[in-house]
Amino acid sequence: MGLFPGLSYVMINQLINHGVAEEVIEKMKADLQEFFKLPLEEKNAYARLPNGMEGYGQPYIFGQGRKLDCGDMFMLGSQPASQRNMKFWPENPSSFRATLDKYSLELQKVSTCLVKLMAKNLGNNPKHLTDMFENGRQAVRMNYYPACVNESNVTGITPHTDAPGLTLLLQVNEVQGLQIKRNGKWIPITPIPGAFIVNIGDIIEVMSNGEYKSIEHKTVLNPEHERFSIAAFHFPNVKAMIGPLQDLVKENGAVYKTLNNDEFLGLFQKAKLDGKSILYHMKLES
Ligand SMILES: O=C(O)CCC(=O)C(=O)O
Repeated sequence: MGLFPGLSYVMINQLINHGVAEEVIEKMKADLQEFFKLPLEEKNAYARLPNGMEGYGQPYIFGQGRKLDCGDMFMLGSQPASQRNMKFWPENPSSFRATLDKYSLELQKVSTCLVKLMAKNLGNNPKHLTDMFENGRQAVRMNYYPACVNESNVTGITPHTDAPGLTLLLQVNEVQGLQIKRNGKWIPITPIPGAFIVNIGDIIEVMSNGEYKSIEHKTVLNPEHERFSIAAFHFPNVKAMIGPLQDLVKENGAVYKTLNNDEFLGLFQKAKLDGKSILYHMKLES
């Protein structure tokens, strides 16, 4: 089991015994909630730029008959540390930068361990997959959702899959809101204190040639309580080709195209947060 001998899953895709110290998680939860509670002018000092991904802002608006996503989000490139854009990293609360630094590093280790286990499970030489996630990129999105009694026109986050390899999601204040789609039905995920929800992303579905499926999920607003979450997205390094692993296409051929990092990024930016839209564009005709 590598780094984390006790690594284990409980219920639906919730990871416990992951090796991340409780105080690291608790400090991250506290600093994040303190940040979201700052006055708007202060948060806006870190506002997302038009067409930018990083910074503080509101969800992308969809409209056209769809419910509007409602809440605040704060996205930061967190690993590798050398590529951080510190102008988006808040200085209030004063411990925020050090807290996220520690948290992001710990989660990177968990993700690396999971990728290795998944590679073994695919019957693949683990190195083929883990090399691509070596010095991989990590971005963290912190989400705030208000309480809302009437969801007829608004929702939390619209149904989508995550683009990256793996997402490690922390339900910060243990308020229910996340739902995953399984066998065509939406299933609410009850938060387990200290557990990470592991969401397989589109890139792992592509690299595994469809053996692992990315998971469609959404959030709904809780009628009584505000809710916070932190999603840590783990991408391969910039040199990795995003395509099915060679060992996995020998028998039945490739299900997905192979793109380089820039091509994938272009597709990611173009694809709306909409169901499995990235995979739809990457699928090869059969
Ligand atoms: O808030 C959640 O539980 C899910 C967040 C999410 O899906 C995202 O940030 O992409």
